[in-house]
Amino acid sequence: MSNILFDPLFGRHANSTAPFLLLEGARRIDYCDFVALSAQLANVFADLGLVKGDRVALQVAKTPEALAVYAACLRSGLVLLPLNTAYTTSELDYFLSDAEPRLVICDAADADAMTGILNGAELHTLNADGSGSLSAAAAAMPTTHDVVDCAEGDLAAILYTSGTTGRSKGAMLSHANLLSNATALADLWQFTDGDVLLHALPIFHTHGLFVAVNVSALSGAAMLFHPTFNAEKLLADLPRATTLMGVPTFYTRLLSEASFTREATAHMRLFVSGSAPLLADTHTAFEARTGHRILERYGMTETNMNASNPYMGERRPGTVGFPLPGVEIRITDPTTGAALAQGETGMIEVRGPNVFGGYWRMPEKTAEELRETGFFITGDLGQIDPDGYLMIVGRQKDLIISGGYNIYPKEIEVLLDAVPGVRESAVFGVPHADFGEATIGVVVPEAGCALDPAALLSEITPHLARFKHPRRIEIVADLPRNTMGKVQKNVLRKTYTPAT
Ligand code: MLC
Ligand code: AMP
Repeated sequence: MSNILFDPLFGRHANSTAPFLLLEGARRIDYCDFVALSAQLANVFADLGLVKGDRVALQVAKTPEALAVYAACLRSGLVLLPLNTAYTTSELDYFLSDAEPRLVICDAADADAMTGILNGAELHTLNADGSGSLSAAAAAMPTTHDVVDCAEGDLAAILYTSGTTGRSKGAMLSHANLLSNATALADLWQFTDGDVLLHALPIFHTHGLFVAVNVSALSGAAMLFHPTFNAEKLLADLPRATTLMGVPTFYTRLLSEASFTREATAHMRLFVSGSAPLLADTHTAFEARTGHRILERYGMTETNMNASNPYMGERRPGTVGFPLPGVEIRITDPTTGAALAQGETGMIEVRGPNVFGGYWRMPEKTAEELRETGFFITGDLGQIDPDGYLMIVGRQKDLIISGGYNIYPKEIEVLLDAVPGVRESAVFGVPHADFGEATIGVVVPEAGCALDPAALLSEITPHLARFKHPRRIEIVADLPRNTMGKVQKNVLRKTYTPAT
């Protein structure tokens, strides 16, 4: 037995002095040092009594130490629960009570608030400068640790994705899900140990954690590890990079920088975009400015990456390319589930070793979205063109994607509806130049009630991460409905376009 994910990602680099993380200034962390740190952290976890299958919740700034917690969990057979740093205490309370982690790791500044919702879990701190009780405990530990055996189906992580009913669902990802996807992508995108990836994505989501980190580690590549996306800093580091992965907002922001030119990108080998639709205009403008064609790919938390434009061959704007090797994509009738002919528009369904095992402790939700045949019903609507390129043409799920972050309207509507004087509400996305979509809410008051948009916002925002806050709330007399009585969000989107 062995650890099928840790060994190829990190274990095999245990004696390598090749650079893994390139940090601000001249600081660098070599593979061997990173693997040693992961062993020290794993020893801390073992000392706390954590055993294979236990969950470790992590809500901290992006640091090498935070990434080493991921590696430490993999080598210990622990299940990582990475959490967006923007989440509020009420959002965290739900995740912690649902996932029941044995250990919670947070910034020291958040420790008091976290203590109130620990539910019996241990607490360690890890700060943005790498300090904290966890690093102190790790420093006292040996740099060797017996890697725990992990097989294909063992859980590596639980990532929460918001649900259409307003309750978040924990997507269970196995070692084999992550390994198969990293292997397919590293091969397809021709990653090698000569690559240097500019890493400016957060590490609490699939894109920044699994796609970027796993592909790099599997290939022995280095990462220029930026704590956040900052266009100026990214441009300053560009000469040292060979590849970049980003959400579309990265690319529109880079295009607004005059110094982002053909010369500045001449040495780059690959720009990848995903997590939200890349406008064909952005694709075209990027090529006109730099001479590079962005490679757009398609994925989701539950399935990792599903499809990608080719590395060699035509990268077609407005499409997400072909299914990854080993992945099947079919288009079905959203009502009956019957497979549709090529060229017809319908539900995108995905099957393959990349597809998750189900939602944590939610068998009914799992059964609704994951067919017995293994096909996952994505909620995205698409079409396959005559050459086999997949186009995402819309979403059946009620979802807003803002700057690559998912916002489920229901979660906000539930909060608005609970405010006294509110009869009903509808939350939807409208086009936004920077974030792709921006969130707007319309609210219908109870008869005789006067509502104030600012007061409504201050009522709901303490419960919501900043990126979920509606940009605007409008008070309306009625919501547009179809003959079935369903709120017509497409009508609302037209009425309130463009965003202000
Ligand atoms: C920040 N803000 C956002 C926001 N990001 N609001 C809406 N949507 C977002 N995505 C808020 C800030 O809190 C701030 O609030 C204000 O907007 C302006 O912030 P900013 O400084 O301009 O934003 P910035 O910090 O630069 O962040 C923008 C960003 C970031 C695009 C760099 O959102 C980001 O890193 N996004 C990547 C998300 C991601 O990794 N997605 C992958 C999911 S995995 P205030 O208080 O100042 O008004 C997945 C699967 C797949 O989807 O296929 O990959
Ligand atoms: P998440 O739940 O955060 O994993 O978001 C996954 C969703 O992001 C998908 O279901 C799609 O709706 C969307 N998405 C990801 N990549 C793309 C892309 N290249 N184009 C359009 N939408 C995308």
